Amino acid sequence: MSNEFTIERIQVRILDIPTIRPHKLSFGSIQRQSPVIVQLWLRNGACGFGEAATIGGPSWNEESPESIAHAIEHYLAPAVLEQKASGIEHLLARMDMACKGNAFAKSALEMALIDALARTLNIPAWQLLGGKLHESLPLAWTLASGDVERDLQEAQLRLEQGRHRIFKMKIGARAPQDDVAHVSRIARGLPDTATLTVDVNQAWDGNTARRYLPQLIEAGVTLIEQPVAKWNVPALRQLTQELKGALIMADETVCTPQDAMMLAREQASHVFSLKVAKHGGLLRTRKVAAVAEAADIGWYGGTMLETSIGSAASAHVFSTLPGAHHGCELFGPQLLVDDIVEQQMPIRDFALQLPDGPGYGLTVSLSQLDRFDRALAGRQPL
Ligand code: MUC
Ligand code: MG
Repeated sequence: MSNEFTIERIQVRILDIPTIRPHKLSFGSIQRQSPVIVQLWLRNGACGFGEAATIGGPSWNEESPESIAHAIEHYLAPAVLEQKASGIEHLLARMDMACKGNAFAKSALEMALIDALARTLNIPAWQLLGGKLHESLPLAWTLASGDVERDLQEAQLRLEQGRHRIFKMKIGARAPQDDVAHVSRIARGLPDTATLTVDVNQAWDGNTARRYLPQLIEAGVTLIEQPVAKWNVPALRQLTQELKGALIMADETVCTPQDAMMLAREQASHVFSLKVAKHGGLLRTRKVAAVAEAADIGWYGGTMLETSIGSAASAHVFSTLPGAHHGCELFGPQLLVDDIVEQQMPIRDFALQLPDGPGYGLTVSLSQLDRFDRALAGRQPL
């Protein structure tokens, strides 16, 4: 093979981009996102971009922007430099040899690799990933301002604009009865055409979930994401088997294909939230999705609130997935005050229009990368 596919250079930077409003989750409130952006050059001159975003530093799981940048710079980049970009599985194996875990870091690098490779071949990434099955996916918006009036105004505007009619509420920070009251007030204020889901982000123990989830279902919630701790598969299983009128979705519990197999065997969730970062890349997202398909488990296109780079890469892999789906929530770019690409993916008819064009179909703005670059601005971590 010619050496045009040789990986020649890798650059990593941490950006800090404020959010349009505070975003409140069970584990805290965020006012900015700090995505790690990877830029990778091949010997042929092609350049690809990748991204991994966390929420609230290392609050969502163990990885933080700083740990991701460190793992890439010191362990993952040396494992792939001077190798051929065309052997993606081989490169993933090399990354695994050099570094255990660190799925977010691996996903950012693999994302940049696939972009550079697809650009070299002048094809969209979805073509490298198996081919497109969906042209668009229903797009959820998260109501997480913490304020009923503001949440309802946001929902109303997005319904009028034809952008979103699936609304996800982040709960678990307050007393459960206060969460139930908050969700019920929002549910009463939404039209029948809207769908309401909740994400508890692991905040409840099994007894709290068994007591309060029926009240949320009574209020109109139809999809319940990660109500209990990541490890609490027995409670997840019981809720999946006994709750009537809503589906249980695993998020933090389902990262690796082995997690997916375990949940499938235990019949411990109806839906998997798929996220490129936690699965360790686009190819590994497909592996988790394959387990879902084989086990008659639905999928949902999840987000870590990435910019348009990570969101478009996720959209490319989601566009290739068979099986029953529940839409996606790739709304990260809309939650940020500004983006780092020339043009965002369009949203029409309450759905994200899935991207096309070479690589992820994006034109990244180098001046915007500089504008938000933490090192250039001399900013400190959170
Ligand atoms: C999560 O746990 O799903 C996704 C949307 C949002 O608001 O937070 C995230 C993380
Ligand atoms: Mg979640």
